[in-house]
Amino acid sequence: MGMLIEGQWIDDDEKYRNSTSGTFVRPESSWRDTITADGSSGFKAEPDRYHLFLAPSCPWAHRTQIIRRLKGLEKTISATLSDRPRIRSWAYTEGIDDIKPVEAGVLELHEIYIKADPNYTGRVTVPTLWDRKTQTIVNNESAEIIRMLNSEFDEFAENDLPDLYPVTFRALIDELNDRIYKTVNNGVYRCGFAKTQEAYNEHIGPMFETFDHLEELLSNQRYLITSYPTEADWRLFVTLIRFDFVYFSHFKCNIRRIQDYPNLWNYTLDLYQTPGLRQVIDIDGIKRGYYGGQSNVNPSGVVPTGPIIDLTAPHNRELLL
Ligand SMILES: N[C@@H](CCC(=O)N[C@@H](CS)C(=O)NCC(=O)O)C(=O)O
Repeated sequence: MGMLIEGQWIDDDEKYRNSTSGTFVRPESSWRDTITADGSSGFKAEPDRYHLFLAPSCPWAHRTQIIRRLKGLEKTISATLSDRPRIRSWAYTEGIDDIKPVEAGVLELHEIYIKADPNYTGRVTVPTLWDRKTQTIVNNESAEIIRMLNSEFDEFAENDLPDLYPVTFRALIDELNDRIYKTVNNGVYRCGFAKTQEAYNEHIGPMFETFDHLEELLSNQRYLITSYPTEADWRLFVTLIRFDFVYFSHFKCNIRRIQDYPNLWNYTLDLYQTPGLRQVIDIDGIKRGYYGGQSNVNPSGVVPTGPIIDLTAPHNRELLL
């Protein structure tokens, strides 16, 4: 995949990966500053200041793209979606401001990382939240970026979205996030990137145990936590919407499809059909990104035609509380 070592791009990063016993280990994100409404953190929430680098296939980037859309922050925080196959890092036809595409007519995300820190060592990942004012990266951890979008930009938000991380439910949300992150969001990668049978075997079971648990939970409530979707729902959704299209076959997560779980599937359709959301869900882009972009898993890069799935089918969940 490649990464930056002291500001230099290297393609062969095998020896820098801290994976053990064939299990994929996701590295910690490097930039962890916070934007606050009052600016006390050094990064004040203001319009036209911040930019998000995203990619259509990436579930972590998708979290931020969805919350930006639901809050109505698209005019406040600009964003670009990677629209070219990765060359080294994520590639964009469009530059931002005076950072123009140079080499081969594209802007590559590692150029932004080098601008922020010429000696940076680490992975170059989406989402990346860039600050025009200080010409640096504020944060590249999606879990933290969605919290900032949720709570710090209300002055500019066009939609009055209920709090995605309400104080009363924080413990419950954290607990569920933790299980879903380990066994589902990252669990699919652990199966798909497993380099040994043992590593795969270790992670496939807990993923489907979590699905069984969620199927039961969602049999008598519409959403995971309360009467409207919270961040826990959106963090789960980005994996569910990719599952039958990609993870089931590409990542060998094929014990069952999400469509085989009536409650979980209708829940996925329910969230998918949220007004305004479809514009930020690009199923073809998701399939191209995984099948076409992960040569470690699919060396031919061939993207399958199916499956054919009707995401507009009725979900029948309106009557659940
Ligand atoms: N913990 C990060 C993970 C982000 C991440 O791993 N993004 C992937 C795309 S799905 C990426 O950019 N990978 C490139 C790499 O690891 O070199 C987050 O949630 O923001």
